[in-house]
Amino acid sequence: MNATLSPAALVAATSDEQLRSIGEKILRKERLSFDDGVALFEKASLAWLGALANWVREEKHGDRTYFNRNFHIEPTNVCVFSCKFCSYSRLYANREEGWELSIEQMMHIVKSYDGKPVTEVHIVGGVHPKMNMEFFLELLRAIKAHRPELHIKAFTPVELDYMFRKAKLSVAEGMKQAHEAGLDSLPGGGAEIFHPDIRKQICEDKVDAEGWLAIHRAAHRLGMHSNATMLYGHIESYSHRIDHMDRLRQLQDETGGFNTFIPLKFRNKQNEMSDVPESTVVEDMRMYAVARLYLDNFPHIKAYWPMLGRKNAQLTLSFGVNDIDGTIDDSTKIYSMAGSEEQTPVMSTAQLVSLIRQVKRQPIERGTLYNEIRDFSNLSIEEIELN
Ligand code: V47
Ligand code: SF4
Repeated sequence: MNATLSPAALVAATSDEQLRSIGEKILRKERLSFDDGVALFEKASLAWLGALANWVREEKHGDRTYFNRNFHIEPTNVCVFSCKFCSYSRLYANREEGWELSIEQMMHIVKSYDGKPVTEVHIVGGVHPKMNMEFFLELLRAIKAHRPELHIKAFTPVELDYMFRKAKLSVAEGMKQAHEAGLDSLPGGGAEIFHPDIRKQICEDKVDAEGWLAIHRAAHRLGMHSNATMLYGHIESYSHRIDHMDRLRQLQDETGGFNTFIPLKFRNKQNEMSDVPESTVVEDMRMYAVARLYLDNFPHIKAYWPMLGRKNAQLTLSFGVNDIDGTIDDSTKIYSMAGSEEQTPVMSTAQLVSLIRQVKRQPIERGTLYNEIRDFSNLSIEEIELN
C-alpha cells in the first residue's frame, strides 16, 4: 500500500474488504459504526489511518492549526480519590508533599499575568475535602473582578460532582451558580475510560460515566462549551476506546457543546500502574487518527504536548490533529510527575509557531472557543517575540 496515493486511490487499492468499505464511508463523509471503529484499530495500517485522518482534517480545517495562550492554576494536589494511574495526588493525611493554595495565592498567580497576552486560565486540581463550592465561587468572582475578559476554563466533573454533592445542589443548579460566578467552560479531564469494567479497576471511587456526561450536558444546556479527554494505552481494549468515543459522539449529537477531543497517553511513572507498559509512538498516532475518523461531529482534535512530548505532538499533526493546545509558561506538575519527557513544560509562542510551521501548516492563535485571534503564518520570529 502506498501512502502517497490520493485517499480515493488508497481506499480503492485496499485488499481487505471490510477496511475498503470503511474507507469508502469515510470518503463519502458517512458516520462509522462501532464495529467499523474497532476494525480500524485492529486491521488498518498506520499509513492508511494517517492518510485518511489527514484528509478528514484537511477537509474540515485546511492548513489552519490552532494554539492558544493560557496559563494553569492547580489549586491543590490533595485528593480524596485514589485513581491508580495518578502520580500527582496526595492523600489528605499525607501533608508532606501536598499543596493547597489560598484564594490570595491563586490571585497572585493571575496577577502575575497582568499585561501579558494570555486569553485563558485553566484551573484543575485534586479534590480537597475542605475546598468547597463557596471557596471556588469566590475564586471565580475574584478572577472575573480582576480581569473580566480572561476566559475561565475550570474544574472537571470529578471536582464539580464532589462540590455540588457537598453543597447539596443538583447538577443543574450547581452549574448555574458556577456559570453565574464566572465559569466560562469546562476542560476535558476526569473522563478516563467510561466503560465500567475498566473504570472500576482504575478509578472506582470517583464520578462514573453517566455522572461525567450529565455534568457536561448541564454545562452545554447553559450555552457553555467543553472539551473531552480519554486516558488511553493502559489496560483498556480497542472496544473500550470506541465505547468511550461513542458515548461522547452521542452527547455531541444531542447538545453540540463539545469543542475538542484530547486523547491523553497514559504515563506510568510513580503511580500504582507502573507495571503497565506505555503505548508506543505508533500506537499513539493510530489513536489520534482513529479519533479523527470516529468523532465525525467533533470539530477539533487536540494533542496535549506536555503529556506527549513536543516532538510527538508535532507528529500528530499528520494524523488528524488540528490543535496543539497552549503556550504554557508555568509549572504544571501533573505530567512531569507521571513521567512525561516534558519535566518543565514551558513553550513560548515562537517555539509553538515554529513547530506548526515546520510541518507546513498555518499557525493560528485562537481563544478557548476557537475564535481566531491572529494568523502567525507570515510573522518573523522577532515579530512573534514582540507579540
Ligand atoms: O483526567 C492523570 C490525566 C487528566 C495521568 O480540556 C494522566 O483543554 C496520563 O484533562 N498519565 C487531567 N494522563 C488533564 C486534562 C486536560 C489537560 C490539558 C488540557 C485539557 C483541556 C484537559 O490528566 C486526568 C487524567 O486523565 N492523567 N494522570 C497519567 N499518569
Ligand atoms: Fe484525584 Fe484527579 Fe488524581 Fe484521580 S486523577 S486521584 S481525581 S487528582
